[in-house]
Amino acid sequence: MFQSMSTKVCLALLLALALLLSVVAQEKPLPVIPWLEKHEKDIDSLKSLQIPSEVLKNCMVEINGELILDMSADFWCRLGVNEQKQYAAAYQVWYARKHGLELEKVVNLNGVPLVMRLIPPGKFWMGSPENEIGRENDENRHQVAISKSYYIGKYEVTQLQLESAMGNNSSSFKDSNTPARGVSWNDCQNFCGKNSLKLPTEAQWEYACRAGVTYAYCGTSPDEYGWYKDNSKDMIHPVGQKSPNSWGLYDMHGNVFEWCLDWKRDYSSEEVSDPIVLSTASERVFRGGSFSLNAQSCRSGNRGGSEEGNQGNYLGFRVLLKLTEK
Ligand SMILES: [Ca+2]
Ligand SMILES: [Ca+2]
Repeated sequence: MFQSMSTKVCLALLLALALLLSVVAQEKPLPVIPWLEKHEKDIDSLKSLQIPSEVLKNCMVEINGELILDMSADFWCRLGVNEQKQYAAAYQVWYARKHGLELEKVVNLNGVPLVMRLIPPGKFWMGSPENEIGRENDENRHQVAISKSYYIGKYEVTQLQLESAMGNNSSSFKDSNTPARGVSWNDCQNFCGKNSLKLPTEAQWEYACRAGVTYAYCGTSPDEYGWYKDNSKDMIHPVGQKSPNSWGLYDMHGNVFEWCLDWKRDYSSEEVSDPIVLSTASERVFRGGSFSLNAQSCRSGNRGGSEEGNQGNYLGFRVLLKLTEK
C-alpha cells in the first residue's frame, strides 16, 4: 500500500517535471532584430503613444537608416479600420516630435492663412484590391514608399485663398470658405508657382488620403468623411464640415475633385519609391471624387483624369509644401 502510494507520487512528480520542461522548451526567446535594438529609444516612445509592441515589431522598417511605418505590411493590413486609424495618428505625432516639426503649419497668402498638416514618410498599398466594390481596372495595387515627409493642405484650397493669392478681387467673398472650383490644372500650376507651393503627386495624394487605412475609405462610413451624391443635395459645401481623416485632412473624399501633378498613366506592378509620372499622356490626374458622384467614385483608390485646360465645375485642388532638405 505504502509502496504504491510513493510510486504514484513519483509518477506525478515526473509528470509535473516533464510538463514544466516542455513549457520551458516552448518559450523561445524573441528573435532580436538588430535595427530594433538600435532604435530602442524610438520604439519606447512609440509604445508610450499606445502603439502595441506587436504592431511595432511587424510594421516598423528601416529605410536609409530612418525608422518608418510600413502600412503595407501583412500584419498592418489585417488590423481593423479603427486600429489602423489610431496607430497611424500616433505615428504622425511621434514623427513630428522626433523631428521637432509642427503638426500644423500656416502659410500666409496675401494675409489669408492656409493651414497645412505634416505627413510622415512611410510605405503603403497604392490602388485597390480586386474585390473592392466599385473598383476600376486602372487601380492596380502596388507597394509605394514615400521616403520624405511633406505638408499638405488641411482643406481644399478655398475661393478666398485663390482670389487673394492671385490678386483678384472681382468676385464677392460671400462663399469664400467654399472650395475653389472651375480651376484647370494650368490654373493650379499658376497659383502654386506664385506661392512657392506644389500640387501633390498622385502617390502623395493617395498616401495622405488613406492616412494608414487600407480599406476603401479613410474610415468606415463615407458619409462621415465626405460630400457626395447621396448627402450633398448636389451642392458644393464649405470645406471642413465633415470629419477629418486620421492625419487631420478634410474632404479628401468628395466635395471637389483635386488635381494632382502627374500625367495619368497605368501603374507599375513593382514596388516603387516616390513615383511621379512626367512623361506626357493625354490627361492629368484628379482624385477623390466629387459632390455629384456616388460614394464609390470617392474611394481612396479611385482615379480620374482630364486634359489640363478643363475648368469643370467639379474640379478643385489642394496644395503641398515640401520641407527644406536638410
Ligand atoms: Ca475633395
Ligand atoms: Ca476611376
